This record gives sequence, structure tokens and C-alpha cells, in this order.
Amino acid sequence: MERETGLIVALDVLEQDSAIQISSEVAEYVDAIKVGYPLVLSEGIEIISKLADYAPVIADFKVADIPNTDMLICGEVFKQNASGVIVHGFTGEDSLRTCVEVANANHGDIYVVSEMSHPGGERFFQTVAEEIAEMAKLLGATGVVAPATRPERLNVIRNAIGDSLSIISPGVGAQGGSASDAIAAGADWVIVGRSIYNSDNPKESAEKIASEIKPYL
Ligand code: OMP
Repeated sequence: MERETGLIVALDVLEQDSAIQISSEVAEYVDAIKVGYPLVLSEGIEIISKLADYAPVIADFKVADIPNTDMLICGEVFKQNASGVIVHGFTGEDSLRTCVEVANANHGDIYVVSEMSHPGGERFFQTVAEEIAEMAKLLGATGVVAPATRPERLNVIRNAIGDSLSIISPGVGAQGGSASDAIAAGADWVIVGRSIYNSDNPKESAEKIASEIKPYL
């Protein structure tokens, strides 16, 4: 994924028409569109290839299974023209290695969740976040997902992985994080959902966030 705006829109809407409308409006201000279970369960996995007409699509399925099942899941997602998949790392090296292999065979990206952005993410995830991020680096993942709600943790995770991996960072706006603080703390991209898709004017909201972070890129 090329970084131009530093913004990824999370499209957790339930209807295809709305997803396509918002994608067409915000496309010029985002580097990727992230979709996950809400939209795919509602409209079917083909929504990924439909949205890929507007921007690269990152499929957020937080894949977390044994290697064989992970292989099957990632394979189906890349068939839909996804540019990347978000997976979990707590499943261990063999599972993550398989996801990376499938991604490499499809010229795609794997992003590994290192620490989650919601308050509950502190309890279990925080204790292993750096270890997961280091494993992601070792196994050749594209990047990690780290919390914009805790810029100090973003910084710790950035230091753990160095500059070779990307950090994509959710938690901006609705979850209380600041887009520019997240980029300043070491994120390459911020992921923003509700503050864009629930706003009266998604295009304007995306433009505003993109211009807020521009000086920090
Ligand atoms: P908003 O809170 O509406 O901006 O959406 C954030 C998006 O990022 C949602 O799609 C979440 O599922 C996702 N997300 C998190 O919020 N926190 C995480 O720790 C990880 C993710 C993710 O993997 O994308």
C-alpha cells in the first residue's frame, strides 16, 4: 500500500449501497478501505472486490486459527482482490507464517494485531504486544495494528519493530484517539471508521483528517 494521505477508512456499515457511496466520496482522501465482518456478513464476500474499484481493500477478519484453516481463509480473501488481511498473532509462529506465505503468493499484505485499542485491550494484549510485534517482523509480515488510543504504546511498539514494518492504527475519533498524535507517535496510517461513515458529510470528514495528519507524515 502506498502512503499518500496516511488515512484508512474503516467501513463498518451494513449496506452495500452505503459502502459504495461512501467509498466513492472518500476515495481521494484515503489510501485504503478496511472492511470486516459487519459488512461482509451482511452483503457477502464479493463486496471486497466491488470496493477494490475505489481503493485497495484491507480485509479485517482478525484471522486466528490453526495454519490449515488460516491458509484457507486467507486464500479466499485474496481471491476477492483484497490487498491485505488483518490477522492475529497470538496463535503463534506456525499460524502467522502460513498467513504470510499465502499473502506472499498473492502479492498481498499481512497486518498483525499487536495490541487492541479498546479499554479491554490492556488486560491481556498489552503484556504480549511487543513480543507479537517482534514475531510479525521476524516472519515478514507487512505491518502491525497498534492503538491510537494509547500513543505511548504506539511508540513502544514502533521501537520494538524499527522502521521496516508499517503500523496501522485504529482508535481515532469515536474511541477517543487523535489522528495527529498517533502519526507523531509512530503510526504510518490511522484507521478511522465512525468519525467518517457516521458523519453528515463523510467526504468532508475524511478530507479534514487527511489534512490534520499531513504535516506529520
Ligand atoms: P472506529 O472506532 O469506528 O473508528 O473503528 C475502528 C475500526 O478499527 C473498527 O473496524 C475496529 O474493528 C478496528 N480495530 C479497532 O478499533 N481496534 C483494534 O485494536 C483493531 C482494529 C482493527 O483490527 O482494525
